[in-house]
Amino acid sequence: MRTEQPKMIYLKDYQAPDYLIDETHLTFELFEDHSLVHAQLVMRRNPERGAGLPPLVLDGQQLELLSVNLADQELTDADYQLSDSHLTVHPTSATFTLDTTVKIHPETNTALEGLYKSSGMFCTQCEAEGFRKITYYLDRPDVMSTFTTTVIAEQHSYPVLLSNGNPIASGPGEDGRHWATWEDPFKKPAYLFALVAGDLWCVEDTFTTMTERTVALRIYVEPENIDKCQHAMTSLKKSMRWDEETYGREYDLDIFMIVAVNDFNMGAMENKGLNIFNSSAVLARAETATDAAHQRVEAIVAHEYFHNWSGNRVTCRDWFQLSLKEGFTVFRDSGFSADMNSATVKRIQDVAYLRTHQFAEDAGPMAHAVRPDSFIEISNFYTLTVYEKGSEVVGMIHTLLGAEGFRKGSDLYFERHDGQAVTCDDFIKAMEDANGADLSQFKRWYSQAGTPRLAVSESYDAAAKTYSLTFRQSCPDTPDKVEKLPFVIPVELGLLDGKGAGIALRLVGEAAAGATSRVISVTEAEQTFTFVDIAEQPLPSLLRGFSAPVKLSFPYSRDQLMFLMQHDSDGFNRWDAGQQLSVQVLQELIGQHQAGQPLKLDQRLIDALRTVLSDERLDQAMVAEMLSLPGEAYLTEISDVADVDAIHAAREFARKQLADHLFEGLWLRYQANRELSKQTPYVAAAEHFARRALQNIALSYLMLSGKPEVLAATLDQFDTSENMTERLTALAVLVNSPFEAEKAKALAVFAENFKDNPLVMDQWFSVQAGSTLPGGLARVQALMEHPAFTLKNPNKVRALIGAFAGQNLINFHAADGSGYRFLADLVIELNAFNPQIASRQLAPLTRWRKYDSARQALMKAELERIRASGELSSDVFEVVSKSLA
Ligand code: B3K
Ligand code: ZN
Repeated sequence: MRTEQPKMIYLKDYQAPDYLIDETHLTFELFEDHSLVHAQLVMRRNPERGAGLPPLVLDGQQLELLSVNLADQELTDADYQLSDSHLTVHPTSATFTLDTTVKIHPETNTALEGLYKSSGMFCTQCEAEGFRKITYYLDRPDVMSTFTTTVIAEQHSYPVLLSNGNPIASGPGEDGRHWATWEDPFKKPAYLFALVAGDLWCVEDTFTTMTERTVALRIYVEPENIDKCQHAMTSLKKSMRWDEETYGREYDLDIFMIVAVNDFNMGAMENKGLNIFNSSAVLARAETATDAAHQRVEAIVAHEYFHNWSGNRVTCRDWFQLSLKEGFTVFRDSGFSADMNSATVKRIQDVAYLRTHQFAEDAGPMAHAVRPDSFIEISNFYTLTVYEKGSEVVGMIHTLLGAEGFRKGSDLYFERHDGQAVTCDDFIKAMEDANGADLSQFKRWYSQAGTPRLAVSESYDAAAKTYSLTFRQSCPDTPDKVEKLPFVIPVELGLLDGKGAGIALRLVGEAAAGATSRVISVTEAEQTFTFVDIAEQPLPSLLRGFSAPVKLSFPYSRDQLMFLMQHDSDGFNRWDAGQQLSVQVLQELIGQHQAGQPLKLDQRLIDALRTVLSDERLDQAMVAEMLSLPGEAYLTEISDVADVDAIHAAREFARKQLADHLFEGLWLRYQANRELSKQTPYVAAAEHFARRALQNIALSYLMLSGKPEVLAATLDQFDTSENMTERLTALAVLVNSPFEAEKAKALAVFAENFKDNPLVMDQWFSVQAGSTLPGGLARVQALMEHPAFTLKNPNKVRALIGAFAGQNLINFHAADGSGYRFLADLVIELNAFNPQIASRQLAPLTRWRKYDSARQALMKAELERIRASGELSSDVFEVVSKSLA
């Protein structure tokens, strides 16, 4: 908890460090009621900062200083200054060693930052600024050092002692204790430090690198989870191979370890050679984890592994550059997932997520550029903008330079900056230098927040056979008040003729026609592109593959969207045409609801989805995606003032109508796929995911019919399926149904079966928290009393509170404000012991400007109540004060 008013930190104030740390030697003595940390730092004056020896100011928080030696001299109180965030000493020569000993309390650390205990084991989380809670240090990413770490602990309870790098020695100690020493030869910033001590088992494998080196791979888990590691291990080996083949990146140490812990503030952490993971991002097997969970494990294992180059070997100079490693690494893991599964489906899922959540963030009070100019608490900037939009920005560079040019750029970046802490500018420079390209205007994507709008209009000249597209770009104001200049917007497009075939494209002035799909760059506020030799009025297919993170509008009629849904050669745009059609139809229903008229669903949506449903050639995962209507959160995001009740009523009405009209087609596909599921052992692979995805979305529609044969099928799927994907879908479908007795029984059976598996219980909480039937808040409050629930475990908070406030919009936004009050109470409670989780859970309240004036007032009142509730962490303080500004 802070003691001073939190301060804003600015990128423009960046200065290189006064001192550097060449070597860091740490010894940890772990005990049950405290731990001791001895640090020996081999330091020198930073030559870049000139002569003279300024005071050395080390970061440190919540540390009890026991001793400090400078250049082998023990210092007395008079020789140093101590505050609750810094230790200042006064070097007398340009090179020296500093030795400190501090006492810390991992056993009472509930913030899960620094060194803490989770389910009896010691573990660490240092990014971004957690290392300062372990020892006095220059806790900033541009100070890179080699590390040796000795861990000493009681042998029986902590047989496994791990840290970064390679193990170099170990042995028994006194009083039943033992020790191990690890050496990490690669210079790294302190945020990549890790330590683990616990009673863990491991699954082992090896990987042979491209230069034939053998790397030992180990995944450490609590003994009862040893049977749930194989999927993560397979994913790791695939990632290592893919990074060699796609980016030429080879792993560097002799060993790579993953440790699963139950209490973790986010998904996972890329500590050098010793990744620490939320157990939800490691453990997966058919019986206990859904297809979505399997895909998440594969993606997160890959993401953390890829950081070994994009983040660790080449790291960030300062935290404003966070997207340098995160945006790039998300781009890399998306490419990996696309290659391992269906690329189009991966793109659809990523874009749906970006449009729903990142666009909302970019339009709210916490909007910030991919490279922010300022922050109060860096933990608040691990955002969708830094990660997801950051990845889109890297993706646009890939589109502009082409795959080969991009690879040349990334090779140069890694080669030029290996072992350095650099900036987003250095990344762009490498891309430019490797390709002779000029990305100076493109760089505005890093400094201008907000989602650009791109309005497109057309004109066809039949006599001249020319077709022109005019693009007008604009970008809304954001809280940073940065002036918005035109972006470089790569638009991949094609033109369809009356039969749906692509037309070979030739722009005015070009010698010959080329391919039927191409990328044009919109660089001005308004710009027209004219195509020649166009024999008939074409239909444009714009922003194929979502080639830029913008809101594109073109005045398509519903018939034109149906045509694109059937004929576009770009799979992403076929899906997107369906989404645009659904949005038009749903907005019409919302209007009818608001006007008090009877709702009437446009027959064209029914017909379009019937065609999709009966298309046997279409990838089943695509069919499933196309059958999914835009979510309530997305409909909220695209509304000026979101009418919660009308959105919910319209969408539910459309779902019910579709279920009734398409019943037969859905039932056929459901039954065919369910039969296959019964006959096929579970496989975590794309075609199997696809089959189950269609089966399960079909079931969720079918249940809306209330027909007894569907209930029977659901109960059968729940009772007899051995995989969690089918079981959980059946449970969710029951939970959202009116069949009270069956619902109660299924919930009880499920809880009894899985009471010893916390990750499965998280699913059980989530499914209930997401139920949009009336009485949602009371159900959530009752579940908080369940013995398996605790606010101390972030996964539980996300599963119950996060799912309720983030996904159950009709209940969370209850007109009496009860949902808001509930969330504010929890944020106040969480703020006292886990600020990062408190601040994350707060997000739904920050969106108050989206709602009607009555709800706005209620939401603001809760934000104000949080602000006045006492001493706020810097995390919660920043979000609340920016939301109210
Ligand atoms: N780099 C970490 C995130 C750390 C978050 C700190 N609050 C995980 C990742 O993005 O890979
Ligand atoms: Zn990352």
